Amino acid sequence: MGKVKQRALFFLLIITIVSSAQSTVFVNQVGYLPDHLKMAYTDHAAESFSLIDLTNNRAVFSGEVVLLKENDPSSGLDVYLLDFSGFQSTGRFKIRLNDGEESVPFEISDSVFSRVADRALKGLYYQRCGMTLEEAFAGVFNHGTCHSADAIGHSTCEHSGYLNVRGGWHDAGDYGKYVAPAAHALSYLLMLAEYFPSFLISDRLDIPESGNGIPDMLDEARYELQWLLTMQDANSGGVFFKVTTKNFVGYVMPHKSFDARYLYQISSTATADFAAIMARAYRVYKDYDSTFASQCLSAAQHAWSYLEAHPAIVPDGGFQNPADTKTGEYGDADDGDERLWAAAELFEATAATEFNDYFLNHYQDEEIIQGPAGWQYVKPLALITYLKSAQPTADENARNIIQNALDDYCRNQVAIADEDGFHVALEGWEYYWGSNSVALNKALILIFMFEETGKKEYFATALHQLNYILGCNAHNMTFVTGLGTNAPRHIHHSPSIADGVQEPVPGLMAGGPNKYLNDLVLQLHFNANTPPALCYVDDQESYASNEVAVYWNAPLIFVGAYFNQGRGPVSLDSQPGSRDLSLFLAQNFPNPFNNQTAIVFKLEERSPVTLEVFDMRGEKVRALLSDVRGPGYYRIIWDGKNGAGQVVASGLYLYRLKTDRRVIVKKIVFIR
Ligand SMILES: [Ca+2]
Ligand SMILES: [Ca+2]
Ligand SMILES: [Ca+2]
Ligand SMILES: [Zn+2]
Repeated sequence: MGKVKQRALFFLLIITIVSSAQSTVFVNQVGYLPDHLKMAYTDHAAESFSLIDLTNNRAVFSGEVVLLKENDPSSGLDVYLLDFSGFQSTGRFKIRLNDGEESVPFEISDSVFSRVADRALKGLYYQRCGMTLEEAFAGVFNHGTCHSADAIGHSTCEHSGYLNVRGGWHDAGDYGKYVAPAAHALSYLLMLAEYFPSFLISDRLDIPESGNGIPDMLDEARYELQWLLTMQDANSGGVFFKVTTKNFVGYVMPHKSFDARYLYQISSTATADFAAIMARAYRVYKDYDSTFASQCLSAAQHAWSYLEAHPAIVPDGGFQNPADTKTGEYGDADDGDERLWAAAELFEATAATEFNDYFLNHYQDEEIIQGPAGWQYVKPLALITYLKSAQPTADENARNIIQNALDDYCRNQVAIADEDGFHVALEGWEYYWGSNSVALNKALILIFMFEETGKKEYFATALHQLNYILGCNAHNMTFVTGLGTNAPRHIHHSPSIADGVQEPVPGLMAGGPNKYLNDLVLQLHFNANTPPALCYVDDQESYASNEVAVYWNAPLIFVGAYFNQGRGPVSLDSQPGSRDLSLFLAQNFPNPFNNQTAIVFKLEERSPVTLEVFDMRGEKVRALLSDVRGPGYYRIIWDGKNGAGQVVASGLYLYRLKTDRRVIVKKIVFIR
């Protein structure tokens, strides 16, 4: 490399560093609900901020900029909080810091999240396979009929010859169709329909079934369900794992992709997922179309009979690609959670004792809940169904055990979010492939448990996860195409790449940061020391951070629709105190420390407040604060000295925050 080139490279590096160090105001770029918490973030050490009304450029609210997290482990930023929850009017706004730095514009309204749910649902329409996407509905993203030819049984498959498996949604950026992820995606749409029926998205989404008198969400879900029905083996009731080409076909339009598609082996995970979603579909569709609903229920029962005849996982060890096949494998060596889900849904659909018994005999086979729902781990869906069961024979004791386990889980998620600079409920290791859906799947459990318990911190933490997806993140972007000012433009999605249209197909959520760097683009940009939330690139080749998937869009539809308070039946105002976060005390930072450490807390309302440090014998070492304070965030420093001004001994101490309603205690480590 010559010197001139070296210098040029050096110059470029400087430019890059300068531009990435630029300060920014991170907001939910879609917007906020008037009656609920409203938080924005910045990495800039400003003192105050104003909320500017865009209609007249006037400041309508102002507040303090509070340091929330120094060197946030997820993002590596010093994150400052801008809390404007106290402002409750509607309109279009931006935030301006006292030094002039400004956010992108956003809206405050009751129905601000209807756009999120509608776009994400329309995103599934764009994934439709086996039909023409007409210009009337698809606009510039229209294309001809794709994949209308039958698929042929792979040599390893129980089915030989052709089978008509037309329809359904393309799974992701490729054109494969996989049963387990499909059932998982459908579960969110049907849960919304079953538990929150008035949150159903409108009949005016501009899909072919709009205006037919049935909510478009149910029309869209049915398009996938009808494909799923074709994936069941008519003889055994078992369900084929997937229909794909042998290799990924590259960036071609779907209707120009003619490679042979194969049907792969029956699998017990696919069969159990199928049984679960068909039993749920029966319950949802019986009021709309009893013939279709009955067909779904018979298919579910037939699938269950296959599972009874095959009590061990099929194929042995779980589905694996044959040697000649390179498409998605969706490996899952444990079908216990899928069988449990099938039992829960069939019990709810039929009231039959055998399903109740199966559920009760197995729901405690392992720790009750090990994480949020995902295509590999559907147990949370089974737990929610049983918890919300309308069957009089559902076991009350089991429901209490489930409720307590989910409550513990949610409390833990709130604690994780409280420690994060952007209130994201992801621990460092959870920034894996599809991490955006992990945050939203946690939001789903938080929403159900808010509904069960009325605990407002669950509502708040769920909302924080949506804020994260829509712009309250270190990338200062929404992760959803076509939403907000800064959205992904280069998703790993074959139609978006091959269609010759500059904009990507709208309403699709990217997988998000992936600290495990599972593709070459991520490896080029980042390394093992990169803070996990930064490991994302808006690059079409970064399939491990920027691909899309129907089962990632689905929780976005659920969470977006839930928070669309403009047409929901639940007025959160009827829940006492639901406008506020509960009292919150952060872990001190740094910890351990040897010079000074900062303790951040938040008050929800005006209250007497004391903050004191104790040693492990319970002796008070230092009173840091004793005052009456109004609502807001506060940051208190402890210098490691006792009340007499002497440096304390090395070791473990406790700090206790007390208001007139609550006491929170945390541990602190001092090293001399
Ligand atoms: Ca409709
Ligand atoms: Ca599993
Ligand atoms: Ca394009
Ligand atoms: Zn297709």
